[in-house]
Amino acid sequence: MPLPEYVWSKPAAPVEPPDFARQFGFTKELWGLVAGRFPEAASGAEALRRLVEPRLADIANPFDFPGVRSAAEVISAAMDHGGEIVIFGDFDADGVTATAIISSVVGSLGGRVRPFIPFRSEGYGLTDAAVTRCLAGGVPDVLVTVDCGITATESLRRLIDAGARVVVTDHHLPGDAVLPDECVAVAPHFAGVPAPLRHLCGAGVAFTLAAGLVLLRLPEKDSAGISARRALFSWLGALAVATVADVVPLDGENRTIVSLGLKALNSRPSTGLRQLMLATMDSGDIDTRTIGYVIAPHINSAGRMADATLALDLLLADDPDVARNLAVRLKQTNALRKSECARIDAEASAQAESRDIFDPDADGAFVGAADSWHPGVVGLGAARISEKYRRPAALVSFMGGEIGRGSVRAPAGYDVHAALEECSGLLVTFGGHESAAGLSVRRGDLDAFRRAFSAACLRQAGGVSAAPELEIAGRLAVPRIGTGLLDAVARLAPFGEGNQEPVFEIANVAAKASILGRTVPKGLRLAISDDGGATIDGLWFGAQDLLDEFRRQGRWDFAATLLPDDYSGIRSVKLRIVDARPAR
Ligand SMILES: [Mn+2]
Repeated sequence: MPLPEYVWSKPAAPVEPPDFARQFGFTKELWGLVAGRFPEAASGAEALRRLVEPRLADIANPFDFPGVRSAAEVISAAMDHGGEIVIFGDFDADGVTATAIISSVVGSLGGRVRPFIPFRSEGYGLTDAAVTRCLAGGVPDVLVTVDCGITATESLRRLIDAGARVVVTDHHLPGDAVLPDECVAVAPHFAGVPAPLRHLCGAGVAFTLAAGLVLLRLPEKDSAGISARRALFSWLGALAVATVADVVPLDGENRTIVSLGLKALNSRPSTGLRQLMLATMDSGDIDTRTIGYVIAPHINSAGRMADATLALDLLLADDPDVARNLAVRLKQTNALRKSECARIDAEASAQAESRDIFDPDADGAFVGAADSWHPGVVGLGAARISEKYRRPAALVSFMGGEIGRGSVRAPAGYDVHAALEECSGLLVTFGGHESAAGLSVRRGDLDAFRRAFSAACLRQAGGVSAAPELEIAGRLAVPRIGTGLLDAVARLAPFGEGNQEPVFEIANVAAKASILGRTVPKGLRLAISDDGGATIDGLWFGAQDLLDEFRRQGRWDFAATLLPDDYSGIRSVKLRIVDARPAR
């Protein structure tokens, strides 16, 4: 690995916090970051309290979201006369959770509900195939889309003409699609949505509608009202999983939801998620990282490799034995997903390295293809190749047919949707956004598409940084690194999209390196010291190959996050090194 691996941003200047912020332990090292990321929260004590200590009462009133009342009324009216309500979802973690939340809440309020999730082979959203299969089960009185539907104008028209009332809940961009007048819509991208609710994922929108339905049907907090609210809030854990899995920014309402949801997952998770956590996690608390790396991939693997209903059943399970069985099956499905990913990774990397179809010094993008890649996981493979070569990558699977389906992924700075648009004459279909897209292409057009797409991406590459950027939150002097700062940083969790764990610069220090790990090298242990003789330990996982670099005399700048250390029974702080460069 090269040193430094990232382009470091300029560290934020120290900013003295106001008194109300000092009460939460914020000091000048951190306050600039807080005020920059969460300007609303920096405006006063109560706003800051909502940021660092969110409560159930902070959850937004669902009726503040335009469309929620009308949508709840449509569902409620159908419930009054025993009509069937279909929840039409999506096969990823967000879509499955959204489906589970509305199905469960409508069901617990006495509604007749039928969840419906398309197969991946039917395509995303309200495709003809999926709608046909859905209608084969009968025309519902009400059909509620979750996590999809906002651009499916023709299919929505078809459902309305068949006699269904349609409620569209979706957080995707509408583009220039205009919904039929008969639809009721709950969509974060529509006008009039309060700012904190604009980043809700599909499950977040579904939860808001479910909350509206509970308030509409049971406005009183009598025993029925209280138990309905309890049933609603029992979904916060799953909602946190969906919100992290869908990589929406963890600000506004999302931050409240994920904070409360993580607490719930760590104390009283639902039956299904409890069994999934037991089956897949090491001991220890669940956080956004565990959700991203362990829980969400398991839930997503159902829709990728088999049928998303497996994940839906797990989320809805209330019998521990049933849930355990489903968790074991998800574990198997995810293992299958992993081995398929590893195979695609190896084969696509071999194609890239053979130089037959790709020259890293000249090509703007990599386009790999094979007959046997599982279409459910080519996107994951494209992401890895794109990361490795720092440019867009497309992986196409033909599965023995004449038309291949592919996924495109790209580093920040590219717009692959625009690049695909330039090649649209060579594609059967394409869609997506700047950093991720899907396509289908004829076998005979693949080579021409490869050249055209690579050229289009090369034209964009001028504006893209060659190395990924690292946001530096501020500069830390070694003596200032302690448990007080550690606690203040922890108040900014949950970390994730739009709220990365703060990385600090520790500038111009000496470092003595040794190998970390008794038998198998796991990284480097760095004994760091400044000119005044202050010292701190840093751990750099995976950096064992850099030992010789640190054997040379010299002074270093380190980029690091704070790492709590309770090993000896006394709480202290270490650094988790992210990057290093010779001191400047
Ligand atoms: Mn989604």
